[in-house]
Order: sequence, then C-alpha cells, then structure tokens
Amino acid sequence: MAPSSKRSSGRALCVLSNRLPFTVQRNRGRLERKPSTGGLVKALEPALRKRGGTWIGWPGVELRRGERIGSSKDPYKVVPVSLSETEVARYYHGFSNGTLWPLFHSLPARAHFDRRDWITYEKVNVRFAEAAAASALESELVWVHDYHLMLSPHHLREAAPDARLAFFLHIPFPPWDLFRLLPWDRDLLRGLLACDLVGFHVDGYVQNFLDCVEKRLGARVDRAAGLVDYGGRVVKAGAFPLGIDFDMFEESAQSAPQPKSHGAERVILGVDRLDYTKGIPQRIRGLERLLELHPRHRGGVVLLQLAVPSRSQVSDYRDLKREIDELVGRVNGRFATDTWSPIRYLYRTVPLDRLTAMYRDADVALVTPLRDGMNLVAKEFVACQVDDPGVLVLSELAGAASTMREALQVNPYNIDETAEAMHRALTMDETERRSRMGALRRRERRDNVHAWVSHFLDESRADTGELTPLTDEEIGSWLTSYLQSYRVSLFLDYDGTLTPLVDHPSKARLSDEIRQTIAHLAKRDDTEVAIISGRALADVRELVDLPGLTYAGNHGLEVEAPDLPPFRHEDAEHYHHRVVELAEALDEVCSGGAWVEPKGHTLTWHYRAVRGDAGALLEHARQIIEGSGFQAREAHKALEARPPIGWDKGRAVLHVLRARYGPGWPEQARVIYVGDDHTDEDAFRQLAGMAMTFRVGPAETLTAARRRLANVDAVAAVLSWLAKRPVAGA
Ligand code: GDG
Repeated sequence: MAPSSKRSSGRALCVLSNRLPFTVQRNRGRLERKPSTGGLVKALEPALRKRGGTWIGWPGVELRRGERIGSSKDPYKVVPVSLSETEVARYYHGFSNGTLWPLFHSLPARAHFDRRDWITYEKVNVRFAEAAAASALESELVWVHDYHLMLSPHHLREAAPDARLAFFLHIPFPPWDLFRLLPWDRDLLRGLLACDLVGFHVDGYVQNFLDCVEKRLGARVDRAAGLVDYGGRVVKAGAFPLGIDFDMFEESAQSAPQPKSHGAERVILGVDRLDYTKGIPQRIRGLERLLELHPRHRGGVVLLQLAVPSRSQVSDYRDLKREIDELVGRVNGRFATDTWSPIRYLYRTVPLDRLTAMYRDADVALVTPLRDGMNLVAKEFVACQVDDPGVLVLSELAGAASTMREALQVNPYNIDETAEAMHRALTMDETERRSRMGALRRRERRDNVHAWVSHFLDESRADTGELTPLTDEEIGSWLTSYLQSYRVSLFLDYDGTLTPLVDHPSKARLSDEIRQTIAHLAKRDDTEVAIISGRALADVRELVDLPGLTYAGNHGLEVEAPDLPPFRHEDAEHYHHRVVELAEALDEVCSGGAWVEPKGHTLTWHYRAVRGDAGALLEHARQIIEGSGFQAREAHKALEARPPIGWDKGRAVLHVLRARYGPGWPEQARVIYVGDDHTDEDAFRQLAGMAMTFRVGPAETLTAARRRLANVDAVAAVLSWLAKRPVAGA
C-alpha cells in the first residue's frame, strides 16, 4: 500500500469516466455544454461538487487546437480527453459498446471481437491515464469509472506508483465461463488489479471477479474478506450498491405539476434507454399476455413506455428500435378500441419534472431488464411514490433485485410470470402496497447516493488488510489432484525464488529453513530436485551446496546431475571468448553503479544500483549486446546477454526430463517449476499443460505460469508441503 504521507490529506477527488458530466456540442462554431443524463453522472456530480478536484473525460466532440471547455465557474477542474472520429468508432462504439457491453451483460452472441478495436481501446485508456497522472498525487483518490476504462489503472499505476487508485464498475461483472471468451481477459484483470479498491454493485459480481482473477491469473484470493494477493500487492474487491439522490427525486415528485385530470386508466410505466439489455420487447409481450390472460384489464390499463434514444449509430440498436416499433404497432392494432390503446410509446427524453411526475402517477413500474448492473429507474420510482403507493415489478436479473426484496420479482424471459406479476400489482390491496413500498422507500432513503459515495471513500481510505498466510489446505487444493501418487520433478530458480532479491548477487543466501527443506526433499525416493539459474553452474552449486541435486547454470546451457552425464550445450562453447570481448565493450555503460557479471557462456549487465532513470543507459547496453551478436533479454534490473542458439531454461528442463525418464516422461513424473524472472517465462511456456508452474514476486508482467506466489515465504510454504506429503506408492 502507498505510504499515506505521500498522498494529499485533502479531500480532493480525481474522477475518470468516459464522459464528462456534460456533453459539448458545436453550435454555429461555438461550443455549448449540455448536462449529461444517465446514472453515472447523477451519482458523481454532487460528490465532486462538494469535495472539489478534477473530472477527466471525453467531451463528446473533437476539440480544435486551443479550444477550452472548462469555465472559471466550475466547482472543480474539468480536463477533456479529446478523441478522433476513428477512436470514437473503435474504442467507444467498437470495444466498449460492441464487445464489453454485451459480453458483460451475458449476451455473448452479440459481442464482436476485433483486435483493432482492442488496440484503440488500450491507446485511449493510456491517454486517460496520462491525463490523470498530474492530478493523481495531489488527490486523495483517483476514482476510475466503468467498463470503458478498465486498463487505465494499470497505466496510471506505472506513472504514479504511490497514488491511491480505485475503480467502480457500473455494469455486471460476468461469470468466468463468459469472461474467458474475451481474448484480452488477462489484460483487463491486470488493469483492475492495479487499484487498491475495486467496487461492484452487488456481491455476485464481486464473486465473479474473484473467480476470474483466481482462475485466469492464478492469484491468491480470500473470498470472505474480498482480498486478492496479486504478486504481493493486496487489492480489495467489494460490493457497493449504488443509490440515488432520494430527497431530490422525492421533492421533485412533490412539486411536479399534477395531472389535469385523473383518468380512469391505470398506468404501468417503463423508463429505459433504448437498449437490448433492458428487455423492452419482452415487456411488451408481457403486456400482451396480461390482456390475453386477464381480459378485465382491457380498456383499463395502459403501458406508458418511455424509451430514450441511445447508441443509434450501432446497427443492433437500430434493429431493436424497428422491432419495438413493430411490436407496439401489432399489440396496439390487436387490442385498441376507438377510445383506448394499450401502449403509449414515447421515443425521446423528457425533462426531470415530467419524469418524476410520471413516476409519481404510475400505478406500477415495470423494470424488467434482461441484465442490469443496478438499475436506477427502480429506485427513482420508489423515491417518487409520494402519494397513493404503487407497486414495483422488478427483474431478478437487475443488480437492484439483491436489495429491493419487497418488489415483485420476475424472470424477464418468462412472459407468463411477468404478466401475472403485472396482474398481481394491479390488484394488490392498499395495505400490502403500503408495507412493500414503505420498506423500499426507507431503504433507498437511507442508502442514497451520498451514503454510497461516503461508504466508497471510507473504504478506499481504510487499510486494505492482509490475506491469511498460505495454508497447507490451500497448497493441497492446487497440487494434490495433479500430483496423485506420481514422482515429482521439481525445478527451482534461485535468485528471487529461493532467496529474496538483494543489491548484489553475492549476498543472495539461502535461509536455513529452505536449505533444510530442499535437503529433505532431495532425500526422498519419489522426488528429484533441480536448481535452474542464470548464474554460472559452479556459482549456483556452491551457493546451494547440497548433494543429490541437479544443477543447471547459465539458463540451462550447462547441467550436472547425480544420475546423468554432464551436459554442455556444444554451440555455446564458441561464445566463451566472445563473452570476454563483450564484457570489455560494455565498459562504457558501467558508470553510475552499473556493472558486468561474466558467466562463461553468458553475461549479465546489472543496473539495479543506478540512480534515477536508467532508460537511456539500458537502451545503449542493449545495442552493444545485440551488436556483438548476442541476444539481449530483460531480467530483474539487468540485461542478460545470451548466445543466439535457441536454448533457454524451458529447453533445458525438457532435456533433463527426457534424459532422466525417457520420451514418455509425462507418464513417469509430475513436474513443478517455480521461478520469478522473465527467463523463467520460457520454461512456463514450454511446460504449458505439462507442469504446475508458479511465478513468484511482483506482478509487473502477465505470466504464462498457472499460479502466482507472493514471495520467497510462499515458496517456502509450497516446498514444505511437498516435503511433508505422503510418500508416493506408500
Ligand atoms: C448504467 C448501468 C446502473 C432515463 N430517461 C430519462 C432520464 N433517464 C435517466 C433515469 C436514470 C438513468 O437515466 C438510467 O439509469 P439506469 O441505472 O436505469 O441505466 P443505465 O443508463 O444503463 O446505467 C445501470 C447505472 O449505470 C448506474 O451505475 O444502474 O445498471 O447499466 O437515472 O432517470 N432522465 C431524464 N429524462 C429522461 O427521459 N431526465
């Protein structure tokens, strides 16, 4: 966690969201601001206005050079992120609304996966992070919102490592089986895990997220506490059900103009953006079914459906509009009389006081999305029930259903059930209506948007906490069914895996505990232990100094084992003298604390002691290494120069396994590989599907390993579990 002294103790917030709290339009060459509608803005505006800070977002129009949209009257700073037309097409309509929106709403068949959209999404997310970097350290918290910006926290963390970062997702987080369809699933998870706090509307989404993190990234998860250990950094995930500005809606409903006459018709109200997740066609079919099943409502009930135009550039949305137009026409045509039509359909936005009057005067609100993160319409309806209380019919697939228990809940795909719920709502006696609505109103008044913001900010300030130490049960759950009663072939990297990283390799010593555990493992008849290191073989053998082990040095170019003939990669021999020449050539990048470690066939240039930005030096060293005919590979604060002979730790492991057990080795032994470095990734990839692989240490990069271990202590726990396990075949 970042030290609190580095953060401002003020209450300023930095908010990142796709949209600014207003849309900018160009009218006869002049920029005009129009307040945005929609749940997100309604929730955040009051919070930022009160606390001050910065709001970073897309203004909705391409700004010309020098054009400003902020005003000195703004109660907080407004920073626009300008997007080109192509970027809007790919990042916004493409990846955000064409890929993530349908997939996260459990409608995968509507999602399209286009790499070019993804690339633009990443580019735009980087731009948002850059725009926020300056405000990040001055703010108590950088609060990133919604599915458009899931990668920004990762880039922001790189730019401002000490900033306090939080994310809130306004839509559902899908179950693992759907999330995994996304070709870039790991990148999105890594993006969110750069935060200190990740919030969702309801616990079901939190659990889905934790599932995905565990299964896809191999990170440790504490479900009860909602904690993730991602490479030693602890991230909290929690449920924060969004509320509304209850008092504002209530007051507006009280003061909104009363209808001229109270007609005899009972009103069933639907209010939605015109979106395929909102279940509008199903709702119209529900009304049709109501009129079939209960003819007494013919002539007496009307469905007032307000559909706000949305995303009309996207063909799915245009198709939906056509489908609704046709359905409304068909149902009206079927049941209408010369004095009554069952559906009144408004395709437009209406002003707030008109909306709150509609809520107030409705007998029933029909809120039946096929999936919805939360759904604020349900809550707004409740807040506006200031007169004779109406009844809320609510989809059980909306996040709101998890708290609004007193609503009549329905499966929106079940047309008959929806029709019966409408009937029940229309015929419910006043006592029941009062008690249901009373309970709903009390809860929404209490859990309003101000309480939500305070709760989220309090949680973002609190210590994240620690995961419980790794237990034997947990390690057993990873390994028991994989190992069964096979022999175990264990490959362990040395630096950073068995010993913590230190400022000079000569100081990296094994703890007594780990040395004893390895000695114990090596004595077991059913276990072979190999130490595989980038160090020279003689060096690593001397450091570990235990008999009965296999030692592989120089990333596997040289191998010694008690039961195998010694191995030296023959092509590597030619590089011996060239390593000496390269070491001399690297002299010119050995200033300011950088130094060279020649290792026979390979060489390491270390720069961990260089102060400040080592970027230019690193680039220069890379050029020298590659110019001398070696491969340059990144390691921890170091560059490895290796002969370009297509040999790495992965190939060395396969060499040992084949030499020891024959070509059918997968049937002879179960392989476990533990490493912390870029060079171990070669082994993780090579062994994919054929080993249990662990990546140790900070989660700087995405890994090909199956699981992550936080640090050397976690490695020690795994080794100790292996040493204690029952003997194979006993
Ligand atoms: C996303 C998630 C989550 C609608 N028509 C008019 C109008 N509205 C306002 C409503 C309400 C808002 O739009 C819609 O909010 P929802 O929550 O129902 O849905 P999304 O826009 O999909 O929002 C959702 C939300 O984010 C917040 O996290 O609840 O699940 O999908 O506030 O009042 N407002 C006015 N005139 C209209 O014609 N004035």
